[in-house]
Amino acid sequence: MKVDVLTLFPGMFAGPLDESIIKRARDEGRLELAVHNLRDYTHDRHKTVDDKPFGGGPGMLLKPEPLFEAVEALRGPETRVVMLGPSGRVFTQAVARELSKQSHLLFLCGSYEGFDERVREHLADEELSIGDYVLTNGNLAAMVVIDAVTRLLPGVLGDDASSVEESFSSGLLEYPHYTRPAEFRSWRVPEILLSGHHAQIEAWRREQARLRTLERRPDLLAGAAEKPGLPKPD
Ligand code: JCQ
Repeated sequence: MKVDVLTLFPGMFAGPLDESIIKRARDEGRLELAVHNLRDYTHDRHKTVDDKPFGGGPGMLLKPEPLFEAVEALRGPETRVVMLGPSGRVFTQAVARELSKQSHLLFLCGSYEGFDERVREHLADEELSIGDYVLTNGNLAAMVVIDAVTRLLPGVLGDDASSVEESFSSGLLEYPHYTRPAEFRSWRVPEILLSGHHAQIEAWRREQARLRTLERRPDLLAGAAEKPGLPKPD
């Protein structure tokens, strides 16, 4: 998958996407990531990317011209152009799966108060939000989306890690996990996990996942109840 990012702060992308699984995906050519500075698509002496809002009010907006010029230079026949901002469709695992099927993503990272509305209406295919809070700019949000999508690309995860995604798609939270030692500072691992009774362990884990989801995320259980064959809330 090809991923382009348009940003005013290209340096922010250096660390987080140069480590671990994302680094390996890039080294193996499964993710081809390029970060571009929006200022490179200006033409005036001061490389102006923002301006005051018509009608007044606080803050500055990204001007449409550099964004249109950059997207028109970078996009191809299969590009999906995604803006990031708190007014977007909420990004979920289902959206990550959907984006992972695209061949080319182009992310627009807003700063200041946001974009001129014509970018939203006539340039981006959609706006995504990573949650109900306000960030200083769209860069961290873009990195979250890139991370979640990249680990779904073919060959990026080993078999071990892919089960975590399967568990999430069951609509439940993960059951509790333990490793050695069996007793740490007097806290013992649940005896059932040491018993070797695989069927009972599986039943225990399913019940723990259900209880944990009921306790922390009852909204997810409502969704899981729609899916046939999954545990239902009491
Ligand atoms: C992304 N959840 C929050 C901040 C305006 C497009 O306009 C704006 C974009 C931002 C940066 O993104 C977020 C965000 N998902 O704050 C203000």
